[in-house]
Amino acid sequence: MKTVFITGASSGIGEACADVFAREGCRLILSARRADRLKALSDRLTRDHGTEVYPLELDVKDKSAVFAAIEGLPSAWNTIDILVNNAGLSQGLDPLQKGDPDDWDRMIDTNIKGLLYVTRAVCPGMVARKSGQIINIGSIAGKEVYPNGNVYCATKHAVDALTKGMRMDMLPYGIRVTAIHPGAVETEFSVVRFKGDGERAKKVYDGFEPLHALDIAEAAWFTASRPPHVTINDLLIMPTAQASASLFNKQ
Ligand code: NDP
Ligand code: 8X3
Repeated sequence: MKTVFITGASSGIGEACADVFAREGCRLILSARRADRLKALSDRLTRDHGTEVYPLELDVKDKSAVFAAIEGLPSAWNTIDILVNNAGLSQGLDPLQKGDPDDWDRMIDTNIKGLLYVTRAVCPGMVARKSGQIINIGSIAGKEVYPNGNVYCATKHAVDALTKGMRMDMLPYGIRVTAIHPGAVETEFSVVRFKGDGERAKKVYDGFEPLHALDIAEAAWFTASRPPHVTINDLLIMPTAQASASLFNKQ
């Protein structure tokens, strides 16, 4: 039975990954900042699938907390087979000359540095065992840039570059490194980007069918369920009504 560590499991794509990996019989370490959500999700997965869950309240921006939490995992939980680096966010949608540097810090600290801290803490075990998989959730914003996306796009380009670098560094140890890059997925992402403005967030998805979090979770499971000699390096998954980062077929 695989042990899967999912960051950002309290909502959206991370929560959907928890659902799918639980359905497939994995045991889960679920982390995020909102402990109440993790508790509710853990209880539901245990009830519905009999899943063993270790909820872990964690802010991936907090370097010392990340290393302490992962080094402090009980022995029954410290052999991690699959790491899903999903925690991430966007803050604001402004031209660079009007951007808020505190928003930039939050995005860089979460999407790049948080992913690095968690990976650095988890991957030595995979290296020692010569097995494991790291699934990084990138974005279409890591493949293209769009107006006003400046710093968010830069963080996701960094995730793309780090994924390629990890794959090279971990090649001798047989560790599979995968990136999944979604286009627009309707989650809490836009509510967070617009700092609680639900009306503005809803408009992002008006007039077309966006991806559902489950679509990405099913893709993550597909990569994890390939035979050991197969690695899915890179998946770019778009809504049918989205042709590029900024081109939509809205009705
Ligand atoms: P949600 O806002 O629904 O979920 C984001 C998750 O990340 C939450 O569980 C949140 O938990 C967690 N998170 C955010 N900051 C931190 C932090 N500092 N420490 C720990 N956890 C954190 O958005 P999505 O599900 O859409 O986003 C998941 C990933 O998918 C992100 O990396 C995002 O960039 C990426 N993505 C999203 C797309 C979309 O259109 N929705 C498209 C492409 C990529 P909590 O607040 O409880 O800490
Ligand atoms: C989230 C999708 O297009 O808002 O990564 O950047 S987008």
